[in-house]
Amino acid sequence: MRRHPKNPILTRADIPDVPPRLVDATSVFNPGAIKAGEGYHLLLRVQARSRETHLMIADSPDGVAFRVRPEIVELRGIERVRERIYHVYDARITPLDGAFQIMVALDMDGACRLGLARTRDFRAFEFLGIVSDEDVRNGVLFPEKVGGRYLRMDRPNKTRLEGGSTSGRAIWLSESDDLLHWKPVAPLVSGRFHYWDELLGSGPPPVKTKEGWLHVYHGVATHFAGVNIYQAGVMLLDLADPSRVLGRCRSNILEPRESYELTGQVPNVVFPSGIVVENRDKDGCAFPDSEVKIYYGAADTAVGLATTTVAELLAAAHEEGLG
Ligand code: BMA
Repeated sequence: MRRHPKNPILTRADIPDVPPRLVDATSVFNPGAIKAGEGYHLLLRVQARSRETHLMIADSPDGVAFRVRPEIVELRGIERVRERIYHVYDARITPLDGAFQIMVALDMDGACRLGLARTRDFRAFEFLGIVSDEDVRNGVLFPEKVGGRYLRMDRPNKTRLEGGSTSGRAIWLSESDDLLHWKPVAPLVSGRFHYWDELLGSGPPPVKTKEGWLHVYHGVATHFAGVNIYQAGVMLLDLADPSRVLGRCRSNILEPRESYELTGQVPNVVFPSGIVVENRDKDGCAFPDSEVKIYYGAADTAVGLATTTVAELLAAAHEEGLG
């Protein structure tokens, strides 16, 4: 992956004040990303000095220079949820059924759950519901039905990290008939102890290619006593049966190296959350020579952009196995 020379492409200095809820923002990271028509949009996780979390939109004509709108995204209908939602964050955007479907993590009492929202125009956002029961994070929808069912990947939180938060060692495939009620199908991949992806979770939504579903994920190395290193990797899933894993990278494809990735609120983090594939055929399959833009959170503080091609990601996913 090649880091963009303008990195980090967004920092707290780019976040306009929206008083009284947001003044002098602390950080901006883990964006969902989409190219719609001629423009690019990011759905940003912005943290205020109160440590409230806000979703905000950034727009760009070229996918590099983004302007953040001076407003906080309201998910219409979320106020009807009876239980308390503390934070809405880590949006993943999938175009599906003629709309942009947005999976978010919801910090609630005792657990993180998944929420689904939808927009058609990046102006009005509708909250559709809480779409997981247990403690789950990193939900990403496939961009089309497979075998007549909606599919998503998600990551049950079963491991308690030092410091109290929960994480997970396996990405699961789940299915649904209506996008609201989900049931697990099968575990897809597990963490590889002692190597770069001991813990793991989905990154941005999967990309359709002729060879299969390309999926960028994050892995966490935990073996340095309390220091967690978040990196990016890639796997390939069978097109017709995504529960079959066809390949998985041996080495990470992006790791914290630059100062804005090594230092910040949470040091040593690259967290891929948005992906844009520039060129696809009429069936939605990405061309091998297409550029791929990956937007990622850097040290839970800023937004980075790294580019590659579909062919390079496929080659990484076909690397020989590890462990
Ligand atoms: C993960 C998630 C991400 C965060 C990362 C690094 O478990 O909470 O939102 O960016 O940790 O702190």
